[in-house]
This record gives sequence, structure tokens and C-alpha cells, in this order.
Amino acid sequence: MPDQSGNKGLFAYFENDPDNADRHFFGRIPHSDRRGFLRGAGLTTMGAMLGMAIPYHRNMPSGFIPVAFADEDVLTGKDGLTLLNDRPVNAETPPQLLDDPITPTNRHFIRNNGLPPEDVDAASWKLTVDGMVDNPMEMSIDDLRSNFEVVTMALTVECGGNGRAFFDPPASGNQWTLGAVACSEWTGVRLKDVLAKAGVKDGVVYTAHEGADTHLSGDPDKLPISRGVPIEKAMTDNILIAFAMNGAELHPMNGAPLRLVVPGWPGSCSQKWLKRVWLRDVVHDGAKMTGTSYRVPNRPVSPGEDVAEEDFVIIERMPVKSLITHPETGTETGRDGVEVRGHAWSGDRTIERVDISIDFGATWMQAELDAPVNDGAWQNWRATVNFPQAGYYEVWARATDDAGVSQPFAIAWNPKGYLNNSMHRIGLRVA
Ligand SMILES: Nc1nc2c(c(=O)[nH]1)N[C@H]1C(S)=C(S)[C@@H](COP(=O)(O)O)O[C@H]1N2
Ligand SMILES: [Mo]
Repeated sequence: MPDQSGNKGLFAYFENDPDNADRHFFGRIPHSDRRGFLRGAGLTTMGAMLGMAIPYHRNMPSGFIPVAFADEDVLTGKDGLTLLNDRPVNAETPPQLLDDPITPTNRHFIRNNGLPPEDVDAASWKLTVDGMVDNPMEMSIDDLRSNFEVVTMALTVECGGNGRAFFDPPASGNQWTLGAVACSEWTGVRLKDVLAKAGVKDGVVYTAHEGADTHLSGDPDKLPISRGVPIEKAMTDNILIAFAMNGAELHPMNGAPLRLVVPGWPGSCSQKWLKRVWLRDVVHDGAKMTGTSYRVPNRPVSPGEDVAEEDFVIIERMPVKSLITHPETGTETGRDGVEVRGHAWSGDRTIERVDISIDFGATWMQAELDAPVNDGAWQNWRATVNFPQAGYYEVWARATDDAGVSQPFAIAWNPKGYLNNSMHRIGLRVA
């Protein structure tokens, strides 16, 4: 990565200082030639080589793949993701690629706050459980396997900032649209079993999670992120310390060889490259637990309002939401018997119904809805739609959970762009 960028990623470099970035990478190429190249196949080729769309390509005047970027092998094993940032790596999945009931590993989004560990060795990996426990423990992955019941569950992970791109006024941070969510099948041991064996002392309030990734600054004393959950949440049945994903190893960018999976709460609770769980007698105050990170105002605020830091509260469960994964927005369909389908989820709750509208919310039809395959999994739904005549339609989906709460049409704005669960709308041309 270029030092001239102030140690920022390539995306930030091109975004903040495109001329300099361009000179840095393409200095020896005469400017006029570069412009010429840009108009050719450059960007498409670059995107194809990466297997992704590049949203900031307008800021990359030269349009062929910089060597520094090409060397990144972090996206090996991912397919069709949209790269939002390269340092740290953040990539989301277009809705139509999330169509499978269980998200394949190559389509699970990536949200990194720091730099992932390199050359991890699963055989020598150690997890420490300490703090306010009767018996502090250090365990290998084999120890976890042999001392606790191994379970496999489909679990939904959604980034707290999914949907931030639609905020107006905009909120800073990764501009996730719809695809910072996934439901893969995870295999591991229950966090609660491990904590029970360690012996939870009276007075424990919160867990604190630490991973092996490093802070972007390179400072070894700083963690990029260390979050936790209330002990009552930690002791529920569907939180896994996972060592397998979809029946194979975890993808390196999804936390290999060991991670937490806390379904239904902000993805940030699901510490990747998990090294330590410690129990505390205070609400954890690690990196990105405090200030405005993964927090929202304690009251409704107007769009763009300044909110004092002490008025922010920690996000707990994620709200009710649904996603249309088929058809792909912008495509053409026939008139009759068009299957519309997708998923719906609501943190710590079950979805009770999903409704579909093809007339901008004027009328609704109820979709067929599957039960979750297990507690913590999203629910698949489908509806067969007959369009009354040819033309342009929007299809909207709206999930309702077992507390009777539905998705809003509009975004409840908050300063950091969290929790956007407004209805997903796609556009279709009906022939
Ligand atoms: N160690 C570590 N764990 C982490 C993160 C991280 O940056 N470092 N990002 C968190 C956030 S914000 C999210 S949304 C999820 C995303 O998981 P994924 O990258 O496997 O999709 O991982 C969480 N766990
Ligand atoms: Mo996240």
C-alpha cells in the first residue's frame, strides 16, 4: 500500500486525492494515454479481475488495476461481492446473490475494522476465557471440540450499518446498501456452555471479546474492535464459538479459524479471529463500544441533528427486516406466475408474516413464509405474483414479527447511520 496515502487504503487515496494517487500509480504513463485507456475496457477489466463492481471507479482516472491492489488476495474465495473499501476490507453482497436459503461462504459479506491476522494456524490457535470466572481457561480448537457439544446452526449476521447508504443527510462510514447481511450455517460450541464450564461469578455484567486482527495504525497496543454483550444475552442458546462455516473452514476474512456468531444483534458483537472472552463486572468499554460507535440516540432525533455523546445508547437486538432476493431489481419479467422471494429476520424474534405490494403500498398480498430452520436463522418467503398489465412496477416487501412490529417505509434517521430497516423495494419491467 502506498505511503503517500498517509497509510490509508487505495480507495481513500483515490477518493481524497485522485490526482496524486493517479500520479503515484501511473506516473510514467503520459496523461493523455491514460485518459484514452480509461475510455476503453480498463474499468470493466479491472472489475472482472477482482470479480467485483468498483463503486469508486470514477475516482480512479487510470482505470487499470494497480499492482498494490492486484496483490491483495483477501477476496479469493468470494464471488460477486461489491467492494466498499480496501483498507480495511469491506465488501457487500448484491441482493440477488443472497437468494440461497443458506448463504454460501463465497457470498458472505466482509466487514473489517482493522487488518486481519495473516498465516493463522488453526492447530495452535488458543482461546482464553478469563476475567470474573471461577476457572480461567485456555483452550485449543480441539479442546473446544472434545469438551463441549458441537452444534450446527444457521445464524443471521447483519452489520449494524447495513442500509446506511440511504441516509439523508448522509452518515459517514461504509456506505452499505442492502447486502451486509448473511445467514450461513455455522458449526461450533455454545458460548454459554463454555462460560458455564469456566464458572460465571456473581456480579458479571458483560462479556468482552478480543480478536487477533490489528489496528489500522499498526499500534500493537490498540485493538481495532472489541465488543461484548450483556451476560444474560451471552447465556442464551444460539450464540456459537464457531470453527466451521457451511461445513468447511471459515473464510479468512470471516474470522478463520475461530469466531463468535451472535445472531440477531449487530454483527460487531460477532468477534472474528476470536482469542479471548473475558467477563466483566461493568459494561464493556473496549474499542467501538463507547462514544457513538454502534450506538443510537436515546430519543427520536430530526435528520441531521447534533446529538450529545452522552445521549447515545448501545444497540442491542437488530430490528425487523426483509430482503427481496429474486427477481433482481431492474430486470424484465413476464406477466403471470412471477415468483418473488427473499428472507426476513428480526433480532431475538420470529417473523410472523411477510407481505408484498406491487402498487406502491396501496394493496398487499401475504407471502408464503417458512419457519426458521432454527432459532437465529432468517426465514425464507415467496409469493407468486400476477401483474395486471405490462409496464413498470415496484415490488415492496414488508415483514412483521411476533411482537406485531413491521418495517417502516422511511428511515428513522440517526447520526451514525445504523438500523435502517425500511422496506426493500425493487423495480421490474413487466413485458
Ligand atoms: N475481530 C474482529 N471481529 C469483527 C470485526 C472486526 O473488524 N474485527 N467486525 C465486526 C463487524 S462490524 C461485523 S458486521 C461482523 C461481520 O462479519 P463478516 O465480516 O464475517 O461478515 O464482524 C464483526 N467482527
Ligand atoms: Mo458491523
